[in-house]
Amino acid sequence: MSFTVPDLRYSFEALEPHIDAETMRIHHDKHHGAYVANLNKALDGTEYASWGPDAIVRDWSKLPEAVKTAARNNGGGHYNHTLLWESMAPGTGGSPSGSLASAIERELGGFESFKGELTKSALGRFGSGWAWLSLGMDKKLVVESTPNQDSPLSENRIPLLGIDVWEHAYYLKYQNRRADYLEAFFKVIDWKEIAKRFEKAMS
Ligand code: MN3
Repeated sequence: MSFTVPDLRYSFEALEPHIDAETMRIHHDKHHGAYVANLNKALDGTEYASWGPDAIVRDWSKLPEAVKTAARNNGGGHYNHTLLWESMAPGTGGSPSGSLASAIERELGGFESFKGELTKSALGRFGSGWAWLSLGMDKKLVVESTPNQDSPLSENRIPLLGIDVWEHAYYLKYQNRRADYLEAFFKVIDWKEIAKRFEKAMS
């Protein structure tokens, strides 16, 4: 098997009460697990099995017709969720500091304005998808949303933070209240990790 689901660096319970343990368990083991299983099924035995998840997400459109859709959806699912688990941690939340905070201030009108824009983008995504803070090729921050498991990476933007707005990410605890889930998600964002990603992407 070429692709595997990475272990969490915290327990399933660690993000309570904001993100409940049962959601984390099903989301990580079953949903992410299924993306990885389906990605392996599609790509095992092909030359693409040795590509990294980021290469698959960046270049899925260049793959053969027979595996293209599987690579897009399951490669995206694998890449996006790996990034998601690393974006959260217990005892975090708040807002970023350092150069990321300055960039948000300069380009997005400050943290509260950015938070509002990202929330609006997440609420506005009809059906399943993601809301993102990403970095464009011009090194400017972008707030955007993608459907399904599509990633800004396929459009040559580097995803810094992604919020999963598929119902499986929140339905057990928040049911139809996506706005409440988003408010809770902001309490578990590991801004140190996002800032690290930003600094790497800028260098
Ligand atoms: Mn998900």
